[in-house]
Amino acid sequence: MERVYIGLGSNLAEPRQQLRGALQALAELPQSSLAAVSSLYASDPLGPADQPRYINAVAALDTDLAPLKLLDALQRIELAQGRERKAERWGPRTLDLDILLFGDRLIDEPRLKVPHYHMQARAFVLYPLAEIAPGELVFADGRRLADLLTACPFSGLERLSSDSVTATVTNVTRR
Ligand code: PH2
Ligand code: MG
Ligand code: MG
Repeated sequence: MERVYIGLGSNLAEPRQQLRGALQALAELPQSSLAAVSSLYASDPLGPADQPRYINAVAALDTDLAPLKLLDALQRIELAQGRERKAERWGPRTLDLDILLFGDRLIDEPRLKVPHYHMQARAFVLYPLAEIAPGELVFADGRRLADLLTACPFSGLERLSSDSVTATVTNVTRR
C-alpha cells in the first residue's frame, strides 16, 4: 500500500456536491481505502478571474493501484461528474482530481508528473494537505511541506467544515 494525496477542486454545478460525489467514488476504488479528508477551503480562482470561487480539499488514499491506473480511475470519476476538457487554461470545472504525492515516488511520465507541478505555491493545496499529512512530510524531490507552508501565506483561503460533504461517505477520518 502506498499513501497518495489527492487534490480535489470544483467551481461549477454545486461544488460541495461535486466533492461529495468524488469522495464517495474514491472510497469505492478497488485495492484502495480512503484514509482521511481535510476541511474544505473556498478561495478566489487562480487564473482567469471571470469564473466562480473554488472549493478545494485534499484526501489521503492508501492504494495498491499503480500510478497510471489510479490516474485512469480519477479521470473516469472526473468524466462521470461532467468534466469537460476545454482549451482555456485554468478555466472553470465541475471536478478536478490531481495526484499531488504518490508515496515517495518521483514520477515523470507524459501523462503524470508527481509531485504535482504547481502545488508548492498554492495555498488551497498546501493548507488542506497539512491538515492530514504528517508535519514532517518531505516530498520525493526533497522539499519539506513545512518550508513550503512558511513561504505560502494562508491569505485568501476560507476554511469550511467538511461535515456536510463527508457525512455520508463511509470509513473516513474527517477533519
Ligand atoms: N484550479 C484551477 C485553476 N484555478 N483556483 C482555485 N482557487 N482552486 C483551484 O483548484 C483551481 C484554481 C485549475 O486546476
Ligand atoms: Mg488542478
Ligand atoms: Mg487536474
